[in-house]
Formats: sequence, C-alpha cells, structure tokens
Amino acid sequence: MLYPVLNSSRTLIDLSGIWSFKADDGTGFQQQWYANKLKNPMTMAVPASYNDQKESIDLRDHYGYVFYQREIAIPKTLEGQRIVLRFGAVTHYAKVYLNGQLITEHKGGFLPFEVEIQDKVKSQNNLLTVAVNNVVDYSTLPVGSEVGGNMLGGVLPPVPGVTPKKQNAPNFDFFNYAGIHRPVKIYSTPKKFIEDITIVPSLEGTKASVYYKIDTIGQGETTLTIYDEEREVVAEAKGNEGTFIIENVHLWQPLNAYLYAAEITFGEDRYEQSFGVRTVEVKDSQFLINGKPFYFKGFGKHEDFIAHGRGLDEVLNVKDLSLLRWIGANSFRTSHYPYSEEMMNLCDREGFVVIDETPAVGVNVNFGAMSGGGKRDTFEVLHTHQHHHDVVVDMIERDKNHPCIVMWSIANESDTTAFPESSYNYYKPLYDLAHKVDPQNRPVTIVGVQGEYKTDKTLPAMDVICLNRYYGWYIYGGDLNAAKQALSIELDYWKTIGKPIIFTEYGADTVAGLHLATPTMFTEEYQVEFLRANHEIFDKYDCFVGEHVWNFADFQTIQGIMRVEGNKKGAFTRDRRPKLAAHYLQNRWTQIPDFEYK
Ligand code: BDP
Repeated sequence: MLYPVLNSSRTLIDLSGIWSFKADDGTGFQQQWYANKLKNPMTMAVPASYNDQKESIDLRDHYGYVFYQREIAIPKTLEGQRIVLRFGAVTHYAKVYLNGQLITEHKGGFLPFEVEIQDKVKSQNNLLTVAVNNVVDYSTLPVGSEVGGNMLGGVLPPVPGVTPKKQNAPNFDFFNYAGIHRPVKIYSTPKKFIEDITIVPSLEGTKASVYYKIDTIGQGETTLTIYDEEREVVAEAKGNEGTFIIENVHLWQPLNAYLYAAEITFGEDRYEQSFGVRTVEVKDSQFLINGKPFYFKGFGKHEDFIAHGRGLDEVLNVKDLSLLRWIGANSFRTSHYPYSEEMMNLCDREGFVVIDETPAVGVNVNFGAMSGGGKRDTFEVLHTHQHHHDVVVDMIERDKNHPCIVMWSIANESDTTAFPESSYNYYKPLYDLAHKVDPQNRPVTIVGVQGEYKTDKTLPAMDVICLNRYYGWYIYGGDLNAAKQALSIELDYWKTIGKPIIFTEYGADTVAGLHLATPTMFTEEYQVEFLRANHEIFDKYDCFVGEHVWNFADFQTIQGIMRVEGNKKGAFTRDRRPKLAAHYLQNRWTQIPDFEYK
C-alpha cells in the first residue's frame, strides 16, 4: 500500500487536530451515535492515544468502544478525481461511518487501511465518525486474556462477592493504549492511477540491477525516471514491469544512507518512490549487509511517550534516532508491532537498520496474564491464525520497499517450547508466507522467550536465532556470576545450530537516580554491571552477531505490583534522559564497528 503524498497529480488533506470524542457507555451503537453529532462530546487530539489525554481513571482503563467524530469537506476542485480516506493506524478495531453509513471496518491496531469515498461524500458537512474498540482477546494481536487476570496484577485469589470493573487483561507488558494513533488523511488520485510499486534492487559488482513492478488501474502508459540524490537522471524505463540498471551505484549503508528516487508516471498520475540499494543475506552464522558481516547494536523500543501515549510524534522520532546515534547504536526492533510509516521513512533516510515485527505478542497462554494451572496448548486455545496470516501479509506489503528493514519478526515470545509440534505447525507456514510475500526475500525470524530452549523446534527453523534472555534479572537476579554461567551454557547449545544469534532483549529495571556503591537490583550501578556481565559472555561467541538491550526508554504498562508507573528497563528515562547505563553503552558501542566485529 502506497504512502499518501502531495504532488502535481495528487492532493493530500490532513485531518489531524481536535476531534469530538465520547466513550461508549454501552448504548452507543443502539442509539446510533455515528448517525448524528455526538451529544456532550469531549475534545480529543488526533493522532494520539485517548487514555492519558484527560484526568480520568475511567477513560484510562476504558474497556470497549469509543467514538471519534468530525466534519469533513471536499474541495470542489477535486470533482472527477478518485478520493480516498486513509487511516495510518487505529488501535485495535475500527468501524468508520460517513454520514451515518458504515463505509469500512478494520481489524488490527498498527497497520494502515483506506476506503474510496468519491461516491459517498458531499462537498460540505460530511459527518465522519470512527468507532474504536480496544478489546484484546483470544482472536486479536496482541493477545488478551478472556478470563480476567492481569499480567502484572495481584497474586492473591479474589474475594467472593466483589465485582471488579471490566477491564482488558493484556497478555503483554505495555500499556494497552488505544485510539486513532496515526494520521487520518484524505488524498486524491486521477481515476486511472498507480496502485502499488515494488522495487527489488540487486547488486552486480559496481552496478545495481533493479527489478520493478508497477500495479496500475485503468489503461495507460507507465514511465520511470530514476534520480540520484543530486537529482541527476541515472536510469529510465517504460512499462509496468522490468529491470533498470544503475551504473556506479551508491549503496545504502547502515548510518550512511543513500536514497534514489523512482519517479513514476501513468497517464495523468505520478508518484515518487524512494529506494536504496543494499543486500541482506544470512550466511553460515553471519548476518551480511552489502556482503559484509554486520553487528547489531541497539534496542527494542516502543512507540510510547507522555500524554500522547502511542500516537505518532515526529519530533520524538527524530529525537530518538538522534539519541541512538549519540549512544553508538545502529539498529532497533519495532517491538512489539509495526511502527509508523513515518518512522520507517525516517530510518531509510538516516540509515538505521530495522527488524520489523508484527503485533503478535502474548501468543502464549502459559505465560503472563493467561498462565494458571496446568499447561495448555496455546495454538488450540487461541484463534489468531487467520489474523496472524493477515498481519504478516499487510506488514510486508506496507514495508517491502524500505531499505532500512533487514529482517521480519513474525512474533515476540510466543509459546514455542511447551507444545513444540503445535508451535512449529503454526509458525512454519507463517515463516514460509513471509518469505513468499516479500519481494526482497529478507530473512525471517521469531523472537524467543526464555524457557525450555532445548525442546524448541520453531526457533531453529528460522533464519536467525533471536533470543530474549533475562539472566541476572528474572533468573539469578542479583547473582551475576550465576547469570554468566547460565548464559554460557545456553549459548553453547545455540552455537551448535549453526545460525547467527542476536539477543533481541536483555535488561534490568532501573530507577533513574537510585545509586549505590554496591550494585544491587534497581540501582543505576546494577544496570551497568548487568550489561557488562552479559557482554563479557556475548563477546566470546563468533556466532553472536547482535545485542539489542531491553529497552531504549522507560515505558508505560498496566498498573500492577510488578511495575512502578511502568517498565523501567530503559537506558533512557521515559522523557529521554540518559541513565548511567547509557554512558556505559556509548563507551562500548562507539568502540564496536558496524561491520566485521565478528
Ligand atoms: C519480555 C517482553 C517485553 C517485556 C520484557 C520485560 O518481550 O515486552 O517488557 O520482557 O519483562 O518478556 O521487561
């Protein structure tokens, strides 16, 4: 799906701003709130999560639907054009009404969707209503418990006769922010238009051979003109599918990006698609970018900030990449959902290397909110199969042209060990699907949870072994010698698989400003010693090709006895102040080269 743009053939209208808003009290659909102006609405900024915009625990913990509303108008100059209403992301389920009519629905909170409206819209006073559902359950990604419980909640049994309020029980460790999280836009195209663009560069010595495919609707001629960064024409082509050559190509390199622009015309329509030329390959136990062994330095992150929750914030994105550069990082994982298109565009320009992850987190009924009693087969209890298939396809279709993305992660910490056969049967088709759908055929992985690793059949079937491990925190917390021994024992096992290993999470909760000369858990000194202990072991293994600390910054979670106003494993605080560990990491990472460390 193309990112919406403004150019000489396409108009772009941004609907960001203050919308009317009302949380459903159970009567919203019955009384057809979408058919008329909301009665006594509150104000709500879009794009952003609604949860933290107002002082109200009921709104913060709201369960179910909310209604967003505003009027839209379409300039008369757009008559005769195709007009599209597009949502960057609505979390988790959206029903969109125009003038009281349902015009589209969408499941999944982290990917875009759109609907043509030229035949449904008047020029003035169109009532646009978006009903948004935040419920997470056995069919959604991420997954929520349907029987209550809270991943971080109380440990004592409930008291008979007490009715707690109905709340989501996320089976994941981040706040279940909801709302219209990414921009809502109207764009126009001519009636005959460019629908999709696929670009697949490959390298032949000093030149690039670039396969392209343009999907168009209607009859017309397609032309391509390829520009370099100086806006010099470096190649031209005609037709909807083919190959062009770029001589003396500039490679897209980590932290040294180079972007070409493909200007495509089709009849009256035009679209400019940027792309980079770089190769990605897993060979033996190395991860090669442009043919050289790459070492991942960086973090798992979150889209998370004060007041706007998970809403798009381009200032924060620029700031975060600036901090990543400052600390000597070269990469991050979009834990635990695909990040905004704006962030992926920015990473293309800045050269950050990205592992792109689906929202499949909590696919594990023997874990967190859903564990209790004997082990159950996750893949029999949950019915996420079709939706999981859809998000893999939609994520790759959205992100396929980004040079910054070097690997797909199809899930985080799923139940790959308790029922290894069921897990393999669930994930192997998704792994194959990701390879099939991706025209660039990037490596595919799943991020593995700490547990009985020797029984796992799923992780060894992936291209890269990605491990989340908490030796020195959830296990052997405070005993770093034991942590190092256990870590070595585990890495000795994974080494035998013969694939590259990346630690996609390791980290220690740390309260900023809490210091002790003798490092104990939660102090800034312990976080440094924890990292140092892990690194001592990582450096002994040639097949260990990447370290992503959990987490880049402190982030919000549900309230509960395990978290003090959120998860505190950040190297930075939630407002982006460096902890002691950030300085330690800067010292280490600026000495580790991006290539050929191992
Ligand atoms: C892992 C999860 C991550 C959590 C982290 C933690 O992948 O989402 O936030 O552990 O406990 O289980 O801090």
